[in-house]
Amino acid sequence: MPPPVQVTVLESATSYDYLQKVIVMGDAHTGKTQCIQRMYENIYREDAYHPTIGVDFCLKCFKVNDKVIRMQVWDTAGDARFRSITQAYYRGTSAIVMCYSVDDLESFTNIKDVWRKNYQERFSNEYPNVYKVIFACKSDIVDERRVVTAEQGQNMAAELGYDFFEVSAKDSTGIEPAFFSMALELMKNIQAKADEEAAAAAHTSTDTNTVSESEDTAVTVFMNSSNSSE
Ligand SMILES: Nc1nc2c(ncn2[C@@H]2O[C@H](COP(=O)(O)OP(=O)(O)O)[C@@H](O)[C@H]2O)c(=O)[nH]1
Ligand SMILES: [Mg+2]
Repeated sequence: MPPPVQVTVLESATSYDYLQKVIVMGDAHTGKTQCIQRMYENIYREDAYHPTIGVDFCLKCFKVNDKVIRMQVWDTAGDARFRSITQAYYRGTSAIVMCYSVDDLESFTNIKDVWRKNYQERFSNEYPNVYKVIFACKSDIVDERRVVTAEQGQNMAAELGYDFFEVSAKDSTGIEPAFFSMALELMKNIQAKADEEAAAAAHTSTDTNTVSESEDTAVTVFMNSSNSSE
């Protein structure tokens, strides 16, 4: 059995092995900024809603076994202007977090109708292997305001082939596991890509050997035939 994977946060890391860009998207007011702030600064501001203008960045390092990933999280505004996320914005992305709020049905249906569609149309061809995860935000809401069940969220994620986490920035539920799992998946993707590149390089060098072998053979045949004509 492989040893268990260790993921930890490095609060003051200055060096890292890999830089990974993560973009967070979803309708306005779903709790994107608060989720990131809970993970990155361990703060939550109930009444202070500051609409994200354009894009904000946050950086944090996660250690996965002996390697350090610097996760650069791009927090986007979910308003109408930003729904037409451009190809340039997606460039270099390793993971996409799509957020809805459990008390907002439209934000849930928009995961498919807006955010996934946008990714499919603008980005999926170029980067099909990006890690995708859905955050069901504000999971602390359990009274009648909750209109999307965990099961509905899980079903949608399963249908799309995305990972799924219920999270609450307010009471911290699920936030750290979600980011740790993301760090782990990013590391797996990095390793898979490295393995693929190594296999491709090995394949190329085998091809080169094959060519030189056949050249040797050709030379041998030529010498033999010239010998025989003497
Ligand atoms: N109950 C609850 N409310 C939240 C939570 N996260 C955010 N909110 C509320 O939703 C508002 C919008 O959050 P924000 O993160 O700014 O949304 P964004 O527009 O998606 O970035 C906040 O002002 C909070 O009042 C949460 O985990 N639980
Ligand atoms: Mg925001």
